[in-house]
Amino acid sequence: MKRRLALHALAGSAALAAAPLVVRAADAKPFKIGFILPMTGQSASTGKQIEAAVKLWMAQNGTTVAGRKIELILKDDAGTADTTRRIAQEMVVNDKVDVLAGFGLTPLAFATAPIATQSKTPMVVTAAATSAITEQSPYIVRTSFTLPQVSVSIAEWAGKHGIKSVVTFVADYGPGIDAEKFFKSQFLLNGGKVIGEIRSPLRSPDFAPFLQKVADQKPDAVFVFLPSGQGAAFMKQFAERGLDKSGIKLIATGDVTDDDQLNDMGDVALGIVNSHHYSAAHPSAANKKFVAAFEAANKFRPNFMAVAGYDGMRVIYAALAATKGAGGGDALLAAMKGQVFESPRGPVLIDAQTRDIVQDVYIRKVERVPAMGNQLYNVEFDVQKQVKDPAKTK
Ligand code: VNL
Repeated sequence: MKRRLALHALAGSAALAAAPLVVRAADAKPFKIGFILPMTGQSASTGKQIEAAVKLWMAQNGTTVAGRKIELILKDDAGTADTTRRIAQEMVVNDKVDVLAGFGLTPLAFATAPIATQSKTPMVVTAAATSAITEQSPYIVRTSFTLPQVSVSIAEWAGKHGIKSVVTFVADYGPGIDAEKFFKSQFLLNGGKVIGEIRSPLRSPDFAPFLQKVADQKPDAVFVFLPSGQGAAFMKQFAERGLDKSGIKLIATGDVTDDDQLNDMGDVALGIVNSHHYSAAHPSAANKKFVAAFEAANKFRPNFMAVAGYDGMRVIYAALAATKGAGGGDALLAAMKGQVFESPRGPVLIDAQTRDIVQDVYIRKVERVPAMGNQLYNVEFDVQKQVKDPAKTK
């Protein structure tokens, strides 16, 4: 008891941050990680993927870090910003979580940022991917990606591979607008022309009227960004409209050829060239191990959301270990900045200045892979190394 009081007395002092004590498990409070995810609604697959990855991380790495018992609190916001904000508030005030994490869509991350700032709680974004998210609070760290990061690579590829005219087709909100803008500027640099820019509403995935516009404009290619979970519906309507036989090439970010849905899309997806930071077919030993363990535990394939959730847990565990179990918002944040590790996606860095992730971006093509059960995969064939978010380096 005496020892516990002493620890509490020290916890607020600067001395502890400088030379943290090792906390004994029997004495320590649990370390609470509050995940807020869309487990229901339009983006439920994102919640399902991240939850599965978080649980895999804990099964593989244990539930005690530097003497602190890890307590996972996971709540469903159904993809609605008001709900995310309310849950975040409750987690901070009532549960007294040490870290907030998750955030399946950009508006949900924006809604929570002020709470992270006010309460000095590190907020690990494991999904949402609009560039500006990390600028909404100095307590935000991101393990997913940004749309500018992945859109530039496919624009460059298109410009160098005979595609002269493009219509862009994006979901009408933050990440879509990022994708549209950064695709366009890079494609222009590579000598191409954007002859149409289409934005389709996030909440009503009826793509037919927009696909008709693409057909009418007859570009060499259509560049598509839609959030994870909408790719299969898009591909179905793409084929129903006969666009797969129109001679208009489909290029995309890997959100569209998402591993969660790709195999169910069927042959219409074959040959789509796209860019992204993760493929379940990434041929590293670390990824093969990750995919095998994930599939054994879940009976479905991990996608890029799962990997960002898994890496988010790694970043949190490593930060807690670096504070020797002491935790504390500012100390955890400091320990998250600058982390370097090998993710299942490849080597990554949490940039200490921007708190955003620096990672390799791959150009991939959808293929049927005989060596992997004859299923559809994004097969990587080119890579751009250590890509920073281009929206932040200019
Ligand atoms: C976002 C970006 C969401 C990319 C996504 O899937 C995605 C976002 C739900 O920032 O809202 O694939």
